[in-house]
Formats: sequence, structure tokens, C-alpha cells
Amino acid sequence: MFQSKCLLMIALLSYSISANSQNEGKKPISQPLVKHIYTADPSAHVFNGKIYVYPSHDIESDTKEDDEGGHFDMKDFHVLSMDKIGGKVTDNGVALDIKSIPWAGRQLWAPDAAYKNGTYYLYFPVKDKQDVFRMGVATSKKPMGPFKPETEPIKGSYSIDPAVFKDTDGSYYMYFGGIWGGQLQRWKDNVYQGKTENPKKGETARLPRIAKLSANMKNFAEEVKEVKILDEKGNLFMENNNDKRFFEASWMHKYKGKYYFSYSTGDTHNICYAMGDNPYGPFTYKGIVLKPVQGWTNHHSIVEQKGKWYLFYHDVQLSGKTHLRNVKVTELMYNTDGTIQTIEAYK
Ligand code: FUB
Repeated sequence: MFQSKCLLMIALLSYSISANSQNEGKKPISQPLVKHIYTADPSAHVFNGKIYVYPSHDIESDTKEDDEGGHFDMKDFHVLSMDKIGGKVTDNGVALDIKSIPWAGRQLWAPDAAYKNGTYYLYFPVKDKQDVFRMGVATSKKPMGPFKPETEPIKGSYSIDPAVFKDTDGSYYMYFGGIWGGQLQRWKDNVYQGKTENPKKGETARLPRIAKLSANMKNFAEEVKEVKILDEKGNLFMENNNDKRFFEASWMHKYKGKYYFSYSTGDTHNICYAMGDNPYGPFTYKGIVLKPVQGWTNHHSIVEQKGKWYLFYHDVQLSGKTHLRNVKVTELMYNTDGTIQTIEAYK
């Protein structure tokens, strides 16, 4: 997220105006899951029948706002858990602290988690000591941690927002990437190009990435590939299709045999989705899952519990500040043709 300061200010200003007018006089459809800490970017999973939410832990820090989101200066993760939607939500305390990650520099951003053979894996992006985002992995015998980090980042990993998907054949895949402050534009053919310019309007949009995970869940089992998101005519989106193109916040879920890749459009603040027939895509754009929420960022996960589907998301209801968010949940409904009914977070 974020671009040059000037564009950012214009984007933030125009967004806050449009968001305010768009949601003016309306009430939120859901309340924050917890109110004693700020939480964001909720990755939800059902483990042993219970819901576990792996969010970012937003804090007010001394770091000044900059053009790459430096003020999103998170330093640890807490895992939230609940038996059912609407039930008591438990904050299980600190699951991983940045101080315990030897290679980490700053900014623990949106995590995700997975379970395999008695071990829980927490995947997280953090800037290394050269200020380049990499993906780390940490393990625990319990879903709420505490998690022990590996001593090095995942080899070949980069950018932000890991989403780990377990397919029905038992394979695990990581989707990831985010432009602007998420640094995806700095990578070409998986090679770091240094600090490059943000994508420009006349270019094809940057694509999210995928890699199958190795059997031990700690490495990529293959070269990182791009994930194609196509319009209804089969064309890739251009950067100026910014109400539909990928920006950040990948998520994958499977419903009735189809693969649903969902993501944030960043500067236009939608959560969109595209459907495909296998984990690698291509995926064809289908529409909006969640319209813009209060605050600049929009980030989500989609999970099933007891035959119902839920959308976890965040807004800034508690603080009114873009970098101090709170996670929420609402039910997600499908149409009979498998498309998703668009959610408006305020009515
Ligand atoms: O929480 C930091 C960043 O904000 C996430 O990585 C993005 O997806 C956005 O929500």
C-alpha cells in the first residue's frame, strides 16, 4: 500500500471524503470482535471445530507516517479464538514477538496460519534488516502459539500478505504480494530490482504470486509463479483498471469444486474475487465481495464453519484512524450459480 506522499495525500483525502459520504448516516452491520487491542487483516481458520483468527496487531507507535506505510509499525501477533460466531472471543496473548525473529527489522504485517500433522504454522511478512519485506514461518503445537520462528526467512519469498490454502488433495499453497508499500513492484521474474517506481497507469497490473509449499511447510517446493486475473474477455487488467486489479490481501477458498481467489484493490478499497478451476488459475473476475470500509485499507478472509460461510474483515470503527483497525465478521452468502453476494458493511 501507499505511494508517493503527494498521491497518497490526495488518495487519502478523496477516499475519506467518499467513504464518509458513502457511509454517512449508516450503521455498521457488525461490531469489533475485541475492543481492548487494535486488530486488522484477519486470517480465519477452523481448527478442531473452533475458529482461530490470526490478525495483525495494530499499535500507535513513534514511527512517523511515511509514503510506504512506515506508521503501520506492528511488533507482535495475538491469536483470537471463539467456539462459534457470536460467541465469546478470547485473546490468547502474545503468539509471536518481533524480538524473537533474528532476521527481522521492522513491521510485522498481515499473517496467516496452517495446520499439518500435529503442528501449527504461522506465516508472516516482516521487513528484514535491509528494509525488504520477506516471509517468515514459525511453529507451535498449539493453534494459539506461542510460535517459535525459523532463523531465516522462507527462501525465495518476498512482499507481503501470505495466505496459505490447503487444497482437498492435501497440498498447501501460499498466495502473496502487495504493491506500493508492499514492494511487489520491486520484483521482476522473482529477482529483486531495488527500489523501483510504483506501477503506472499504462502498464499491465502487477500480479499476485503463488508457490506450492514443501512437505515440511517451511519452504517453497517450486519457483514462485504469477497468478493471472483476467477480465470477462480473457485479458489481464491494466494498472488503470484500479477498481478491479490486484493490489494486496490475497485469499483463496474452495466452494463446490471451484477456486475463489479474492483480494483488495487497495486505492479503490474493494475486496474483489475471481474464479478458476485449479489453484494456479487463471482466475476470471466475478465481482465485489466487500465494498469499501471505513479506513484506507480493506483486508479479509473467508471461512466455513458448520455449513455457513463467513467473511472476516476490518474497519476503523473504534479509532477513526487508518492504522488502528478492528476486526469484524459477517455471514457470506452465495447465489445459486456460485457467485458471491456483495456485502456492504454499513446499512
Ligand atoms: O496491516 C498492514 C497492511 O495493511 C497489510 O499487509 C495490508 O493488506 C493492509 O491491510
